[in-house]
Amino acid sequence: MNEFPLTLDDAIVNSFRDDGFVVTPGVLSGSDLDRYAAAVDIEVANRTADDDRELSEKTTYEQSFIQCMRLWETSAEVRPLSCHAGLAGIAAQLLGVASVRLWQDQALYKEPSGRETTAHQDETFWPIGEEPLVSAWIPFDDVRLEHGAMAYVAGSHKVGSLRVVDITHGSEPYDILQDPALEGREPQFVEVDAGSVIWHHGMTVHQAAANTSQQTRRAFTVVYISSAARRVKEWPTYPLDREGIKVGETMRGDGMPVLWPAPKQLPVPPELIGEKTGPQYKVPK
Ligand SMILES: O=C(O)CCC(=O)C(=O)O
Repeated sequence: MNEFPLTLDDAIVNSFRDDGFVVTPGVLSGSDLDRYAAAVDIEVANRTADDDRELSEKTTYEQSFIQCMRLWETSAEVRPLSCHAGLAGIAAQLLGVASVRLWQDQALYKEPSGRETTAHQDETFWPIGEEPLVSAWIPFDDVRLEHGAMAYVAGSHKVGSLRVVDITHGSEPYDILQDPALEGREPQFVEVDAGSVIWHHGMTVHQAAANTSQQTRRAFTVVYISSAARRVKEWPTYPLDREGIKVGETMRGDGMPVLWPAPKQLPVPPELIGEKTGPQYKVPK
């Protein structure tokens, strides 16, 4: 980590609170970033080794990105990024909470010609209500519009839960960007340099452009949730079901370690109890 101030300027925190997203420039140094990127590349290659499909043969959802989740559990080299105390400390400040835990990490590699990422709100996918949640979107390369830049509807985190978007279908009839609650506000595309991190609130409506370039857009995300967050619904959800967390209970467990305040040692991942199914590990039903 660079000499990035762990105590964020008020301007950054206020911008995040007003807009529901913010860029923190120069967070990760070039050498750290190169090391993390190489580790994530290896893990993505391992998890997709059996997949030789062309982009056009993939599902609509898979055409948005190659998604590999919970890499910290299978790669000791990725773990220091997913459990990075500096990043977790920033997450806690942005959310204004004393403590955050890991909700999930994932590689989102948008292949050349990869389609746009359909606009959505993250938190509506999970049975966690509107508990404080923030994502760090960490590009491994400079990301311009043509690579599949992210875009955010400023202030949309304040409108509350909109309808759940089925992002697996490009022809989803509900276009969240047309929801009257957003009053016609347009998403703002954010081009970003490697080393910077874009943070977005769990309720912010966001999307990503198609990748019209010849290079894979390599991004990694770490999603942090308040350590005091509770499960509010039944909906099957891997990290909660694996830990046996019931509705009304506070989240906990080895699969969702507290990352801020920083643990003395890197957390140890839980035993993998699922099968490897393509790029993911799935819990048996
Ligand atoms: O990287 C993308 O294309 C989408 C990322 C996203 O939706 C997220 O980080 O929540």
